[in-house]
Amino acid sequence: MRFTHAIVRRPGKDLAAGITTAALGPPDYVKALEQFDAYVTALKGCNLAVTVLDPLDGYPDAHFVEDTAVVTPDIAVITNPGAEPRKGETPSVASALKAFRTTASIQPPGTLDGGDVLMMGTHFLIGLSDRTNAEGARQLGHAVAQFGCTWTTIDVAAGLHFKSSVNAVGEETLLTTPDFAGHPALAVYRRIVIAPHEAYAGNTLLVNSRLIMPAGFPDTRAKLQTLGLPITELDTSEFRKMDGGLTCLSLRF
Ligand code: CIR
Repeated sequence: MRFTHAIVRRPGKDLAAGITTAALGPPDYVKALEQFDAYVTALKGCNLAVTVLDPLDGYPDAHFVEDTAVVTPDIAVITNPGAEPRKGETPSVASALKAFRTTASIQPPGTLDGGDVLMMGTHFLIGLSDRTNAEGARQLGHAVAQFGCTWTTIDVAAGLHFKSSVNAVGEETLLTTPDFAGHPALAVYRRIVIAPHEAYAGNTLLVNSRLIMPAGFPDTRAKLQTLGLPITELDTSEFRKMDGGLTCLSLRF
């Protein structure tokens, strides 16, 4: 899918107060801003018009905008994020998206994080995780089915979100950690399997025929080079400290 826009949000000074399971120490605010700016530059370099939202007071994870919506060519579905402290992040993203799409929203008891949703053409792979429940997946599936799309759920037993581990690197090609490589729902796709010690590189982003990958994963880079697409490496160290990465930092559509 060709993207024309992205929505991002600048990290706030309180980013270290966000949720994390990583034992990598607190993120550095100034360094995070530099990494964020490089990320926005990379998206612009892929010919996207980028809307930059202001930090959201009281929501230290709000720059991980991907979790707040699922944007398809037909509709934007505003999520009900699975983590209680993140639920208030959605209204300002919904306002920004109204300029581009009709919107719908996931209703309780359904919960869903955008990080669990991978769109492969007209098929949606939806991870069931600590953040996304079966009812949230069903509501998203119902919303996209109105536009002729199909969907399947996949249990996320490893990693925070499904897309922490599996992402599109081509129309029919996935980059995946070994955990998900043999899953029947992925069997129809060509799969590039990451070495276990490079699992974080599973969070690689395909934007308009360019791959944006986290810096420092040479084995995965070598595998991706076989696809013949240009590759940009970005340092994501400060976002990794908060369980985040490249896909989480934007909504692309
Ligand atoms: C969280 O735990 O919600 C944030 N600290 C990280 C969210 C990362 N989002 C993503 O992978 N889509």
